[in-house]
Amino acid sequence: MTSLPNLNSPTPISTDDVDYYNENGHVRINNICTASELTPYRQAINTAVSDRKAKIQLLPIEERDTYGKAFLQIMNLWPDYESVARFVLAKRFASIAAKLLGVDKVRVYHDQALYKEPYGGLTPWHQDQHYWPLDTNKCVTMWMPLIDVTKQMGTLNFASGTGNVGYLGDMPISDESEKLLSDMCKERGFSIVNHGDMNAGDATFHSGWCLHGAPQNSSNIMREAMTIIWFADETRVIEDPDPQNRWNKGKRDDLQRWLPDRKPGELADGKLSPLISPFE
Ligand SMILES: O=C(O)CCC(=O)C(=O)O
Repeated sequence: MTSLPNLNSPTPISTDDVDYYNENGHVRINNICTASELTPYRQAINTAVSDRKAKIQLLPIEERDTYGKAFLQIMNLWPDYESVARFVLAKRFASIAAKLLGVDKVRVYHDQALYKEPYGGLTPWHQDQHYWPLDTNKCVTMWMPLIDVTKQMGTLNFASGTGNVGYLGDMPISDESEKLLSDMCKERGFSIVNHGDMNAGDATFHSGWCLHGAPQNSSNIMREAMTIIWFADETRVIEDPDPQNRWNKGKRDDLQRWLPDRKPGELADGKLSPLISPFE
């Protein structure tokens, strides 16, 4: 544990990166971790993923629905695995998130390992924040491959310019969200950007509202990616009843899961939402 590399200093990013993110809702930032820094964390994340995977019953891939074929989704490792917590709560990553969001302090919403299996299916178009009961536009996800990945293994597609598009309706990840949102991209003329092949330790960041998905994994290699979601400190849980009618099942489930000690309208500062002050 103590031999894990220290990722606790903030990392500067350029104003061009922040401007690109603000304009498009996503951005790629290279070389956030070196290969030697990432390797021990990859091992820790893989161990945690195997441990969690052993506790769930997975259908053979051909018997799963589209969402199930897209990836193995292993959520919130940090509270259970100390070495993964060193990665997820690191100030290096949080400092980039805070800069992109234009705030000093962020809270971790949750992490998730997203492993697209060999020949795994596409990730349908969706909006992450559809699931989050957070009353802010200041949410961001880091998607970092833990191994070098090619576009053919399923790096993310983003609809540029959708970072502040807001709640588009109750569209959980499904064949339906794939159809509705890809049609919407065409109708509204959003250009689709894939940042291409990535090295382990590069990452893309996307806003909670940014429409995104991923092609299938057309290789025989597991696409290992780790994600961390942050939101601006002092964010509140959406009011209930909410005048914009944003509550849906996804948000109710998330409230119970990630903010079990908070109610609608309260500050989203529960025990599973640790505060990170990356610049202090
Ligand atoms: O890894 C994928 O294929 C999808 C990633 C995603 O939806 C996310 O990180 O929000």
